[in-house]
Amino acid sequence: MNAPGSTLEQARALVASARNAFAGDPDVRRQLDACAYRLDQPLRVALAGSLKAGKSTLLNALVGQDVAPTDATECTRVVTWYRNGPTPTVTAWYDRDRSANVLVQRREGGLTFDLGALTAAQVDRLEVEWPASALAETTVIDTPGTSSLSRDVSARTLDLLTPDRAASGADAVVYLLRSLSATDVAFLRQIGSHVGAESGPLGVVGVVSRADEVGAGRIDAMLSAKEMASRFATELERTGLCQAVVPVAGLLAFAARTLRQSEFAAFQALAQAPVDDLSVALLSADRFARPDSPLPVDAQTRASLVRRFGLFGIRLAVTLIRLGANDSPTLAAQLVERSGLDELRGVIDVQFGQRAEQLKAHSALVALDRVLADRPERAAVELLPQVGRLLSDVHGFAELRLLGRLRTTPVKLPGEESAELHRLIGGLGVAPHVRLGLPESASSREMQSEAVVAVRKWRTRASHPLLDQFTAKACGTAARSAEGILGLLY
Ligand SMILES: Nc1nc2c(ncn2[C@@H]2O[C@H](COP(=O)(O)OP(=O)(O)O)[C@@H](O)[C@H]2O)c(=O)[nH]1
Ligand SMILES: [Mg+2]
Repeated sequence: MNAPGSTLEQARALVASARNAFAGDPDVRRQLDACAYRLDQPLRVALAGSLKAGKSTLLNALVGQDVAPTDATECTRVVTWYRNGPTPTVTAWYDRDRSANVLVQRREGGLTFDLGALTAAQVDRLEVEWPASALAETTVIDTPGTSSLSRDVSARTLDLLTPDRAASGADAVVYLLRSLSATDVAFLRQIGSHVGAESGPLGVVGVVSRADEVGAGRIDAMLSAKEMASRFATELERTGLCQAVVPVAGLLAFAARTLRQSEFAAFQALAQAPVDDLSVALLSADRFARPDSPLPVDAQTRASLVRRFGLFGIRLAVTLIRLGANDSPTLAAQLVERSGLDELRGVIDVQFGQRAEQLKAHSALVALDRVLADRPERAAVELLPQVGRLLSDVHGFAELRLLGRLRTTPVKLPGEESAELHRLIGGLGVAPHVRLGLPESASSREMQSEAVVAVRKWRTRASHPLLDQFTAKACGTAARSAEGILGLLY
């Protein structure tokens, strides 16, 4: 197995050879420069899904700051890149290589980008630089979304994710859905076939978004959302389009991460109000914000609470305070946890973060493959098979493909063995002790002997004559993963 990092090095070397060979051809050279540049940049994760699915709100929650305009203003119709940078700056790119500074306007309830004289249709993309640690390792791309009603907006999203004859602009995708529609499945299929090229989706995670609205804002909304997510997951597993599906209430997650002391005080006051007054007020957002309400919090604060937290968030916050959350950091942490954001971050880390180098190398190799594919030059004819070989030889790619396929095609092994296989190929994380199911404190000796056992076990399984082909191949992949651990440990 390739040592970590070496896949990236090999991809770099192939791109460098191609750049040398095509030094005299500016058009090809430009495409190859883009491949090389990409290998040195942070992982690119795109947020996709239908209009108003809650993408920009989720982005703000993930970053923990108000960086993305929400709701359908003009600027939300443009694909926007969020990168880490020293000072907040927003640039609009138009007419291919022209750029203009964009003004950031802050209002109560969020921010907007003022495109000035430019219209959304003219702008190719917006680039936002923002000092935010969450953006240091990952560049997040907010898309205007896919919509069966607006072909123009869908086209911009699809151009980024599934361009003709080029590699996808993103290495991995978080796809937000509120309900599982035929349109979503069609888009997911289209995205999946591109992100992982012909080999299927390497990095697509599904989010059941605005999860607090699922149960009409009731306190068990997240439970209903979890049930819905697992139903979606089963459906999407059947089609193999997502690696995991997580319910998230993005609005609540963002409000909780930016919880103010004054809001905590308001929740505390509400927790002490008569239960009946509160339940009547919480019947609707309008009722809750009414000026003549008997609740012990002024109307303006109530209106702001309902806008930021939603009815579900208010109900949950009051309940958590009654259950003992007695300062604002504690309440914030509990709300974030219940919003599903922590789980999503965990999934993103396992599925994308820990494999960032491989996902990037994979995107660059697929891009290189597409650049070279139709070229008659000798250099292209010589390099192309090497690209293909690397794509098929890198064991990490095989693991990612298998992780994807395992969701559609169960291996014919007893339950605990298929769980072990899933873990061994990195389904729960790529650290050796995680793969081996050992505690973090395990010594290298322990891990070594466990890995030796695993190599033997999975090699034996792989060669069992009665296994179907898929299961046998999966066992072989698991054996190679265990060999890889030994490679790391010796
Ligand atoms: N209740 C609730 N509303 C949300 C949530 N996420 C987003 N929204 C609202 O849905 C609308 C669209 O959200 P936005 O993030 O702009 O969606 P986008 O078009 O996918 O980027 C806004 O009014 C948000 O306040 C959520 O988790 N819960
Ligand atoms: Mg948006």
